[in-house]
Amino acid sequence: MSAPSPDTRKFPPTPEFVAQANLSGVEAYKAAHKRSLDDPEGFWGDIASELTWMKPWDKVLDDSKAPVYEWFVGGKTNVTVNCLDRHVANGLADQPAILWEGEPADETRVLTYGQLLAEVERFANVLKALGVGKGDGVSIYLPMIPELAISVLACARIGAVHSVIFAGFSAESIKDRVMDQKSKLVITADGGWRRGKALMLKDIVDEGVADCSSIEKVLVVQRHLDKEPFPHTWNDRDVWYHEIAPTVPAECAPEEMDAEDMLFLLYTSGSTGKPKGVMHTTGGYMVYTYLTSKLTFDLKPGDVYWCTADVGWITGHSYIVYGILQNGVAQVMYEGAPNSPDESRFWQIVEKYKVSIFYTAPTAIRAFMKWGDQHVVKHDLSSLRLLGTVGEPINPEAWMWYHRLIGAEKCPIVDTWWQTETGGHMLTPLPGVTATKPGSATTPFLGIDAAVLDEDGNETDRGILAIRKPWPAMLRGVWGDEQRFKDTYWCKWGGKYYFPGDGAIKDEDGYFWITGRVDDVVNVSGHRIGTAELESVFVEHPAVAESAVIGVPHEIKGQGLVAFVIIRTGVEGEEAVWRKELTAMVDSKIGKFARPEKIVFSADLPKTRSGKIMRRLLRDIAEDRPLGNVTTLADPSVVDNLKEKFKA
Ligand code: 6R9
Repeated sequence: MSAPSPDTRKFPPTPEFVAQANLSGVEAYKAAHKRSLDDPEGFWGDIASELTWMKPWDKVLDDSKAPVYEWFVGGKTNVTVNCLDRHVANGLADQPAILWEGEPADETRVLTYGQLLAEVERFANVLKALGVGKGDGVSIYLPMIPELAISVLACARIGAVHSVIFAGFSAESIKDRVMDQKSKLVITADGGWRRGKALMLKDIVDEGVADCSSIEKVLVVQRHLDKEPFPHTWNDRDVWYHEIAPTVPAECAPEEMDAEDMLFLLYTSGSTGKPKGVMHTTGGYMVYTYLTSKLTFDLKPGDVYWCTADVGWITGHSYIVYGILQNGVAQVMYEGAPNSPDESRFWQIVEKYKVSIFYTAPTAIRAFMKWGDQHVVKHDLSSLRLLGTVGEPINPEAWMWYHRLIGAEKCPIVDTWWQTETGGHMLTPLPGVTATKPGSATTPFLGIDAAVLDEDGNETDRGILAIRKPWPAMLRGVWGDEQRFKDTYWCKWGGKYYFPGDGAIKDEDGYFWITGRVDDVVNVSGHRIGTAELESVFVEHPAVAESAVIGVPHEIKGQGLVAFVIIRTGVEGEEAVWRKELTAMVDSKIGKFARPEKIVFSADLPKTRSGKIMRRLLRDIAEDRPLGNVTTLADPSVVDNLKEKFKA
């Protein structure tokens, strides 16, 4: 028996949508899904054949080194050829690839596929001139300007391994990532804009790489923040992009990459320790992001696609850069915030560029709901034909608002569940197939065999999400830590399933409903933050003895962070001062986006007799719920004190 749906409303695609979709009808999906599981090598081989390879693969899937699965073994390609050269050769050279909208509304740029290829080739030659070659690590710390996509593709062009660091991360986070990867080069800009404020990116990079001996050069793109004396320092290793670019050749042949050569690292938070470098390789990631983009977003010539994520996250890697460009459509890239200069900015952009496919996060939708419908209804959104969400579970109210107000009750909504580690969509409606239910990521993508299991690996209707079979874009490892890769993702059910760390319900129709993380990872506005990461920041403060961080429901962000902090005995001070200092430490060690909503100081934490912090009780306190079983507590009075402290 399976669980009843949390929300029973169903929204089938309109007949008009079905009639034109890249994949139409439940029967077609069922047949394709069955084939993809019964004969993965045949299925994925066919899809890969739609793309350009320098040498075909010898074998589609090699599972002999599981859990490191290899795809398209022996195949040679370069993903940029499929993103760019292929389209230029097919007559799309003058079609727009990137419609860039700066945060200052008068600043825009259009790059056609031909121009984008030329920019990528030149950028690639600059990297070569600076001594970067195949296999070298390059860290990228840029705002959402075209050069972010260009530099990512330039790395891929020459086979350098990019690691994009979201430009909201702190200097210390840059340092951790650069040191872990031993990057040779950092690419940054003189600055960026966020809600009218200049972000001093180059200064942050200078601080971050000050002690990184692997860094040979810092390549700086000029974003013209030159109204004040800027950048503040200029070092011997710094190179202006606009000065070196004219000195290098225009053409750069694509490096021949093995299907299993590394394409990129992307760092993400886990439940323990420092962020881990998730490894993605070339061939499988290329094929999977190509197909998921094509089917989930129903991409066609003439579409104008817009994903509001930052390229600094996996969503931007797969569904701004690689997957979307492989499909040859035009896309909007926007530098700024949704509420700058005002709360209608997104809808003004949709109207201006006649966006047809719009992909955003539930946290943004909830913010728009709160800001009010007046910002939406004054714009013509009739160009939209498909909507998507990603990053966290979407609550049915937000789904319905999106459906009614943005989608005019006609656009299918694809609620895509996936992860940095999965590389691409895993559970998602297909817009010409799936009758959607508000809040459900619905059914597995082609090639994906998903299940809900209990702790022992038995199928159940409410438990933990598991993925049974390998898929092409799956991570190949955790950089420099094979054991962590195995422990984190493959140990839970004895190596038989991939463990993503999410809870799920499977309903009577076989639809999946993600219930949130089952580990100590909190999802704040779609950003993954490990509670252990924050705790280790707090204990670096000289006054702090111990801390416990939990996630609590948050109206806009989905989840917010609450920190419980114990001050060392005998240390005197003021809570207000500590609070300020701890917040500043979070800013400088992780980034402002990881700031807790609340820091509660207390004399003790609820612990079991064996000394384990009972986080479940902390969550009950923070959410003002009746407390569960407290008999295992070493000192039950701790809880009453905490309750008072929390309310204060
Ligand atoms: C793509 C991305 C992954 C975690 C994932 C899950 C949550 C993402 C979701 C969703 C419910 C969705 N998540 N999409 N939860 N419904 N449609 O967000 O990657 O940053 O690695 O986060 O986000 O908890 O495990 P990443």
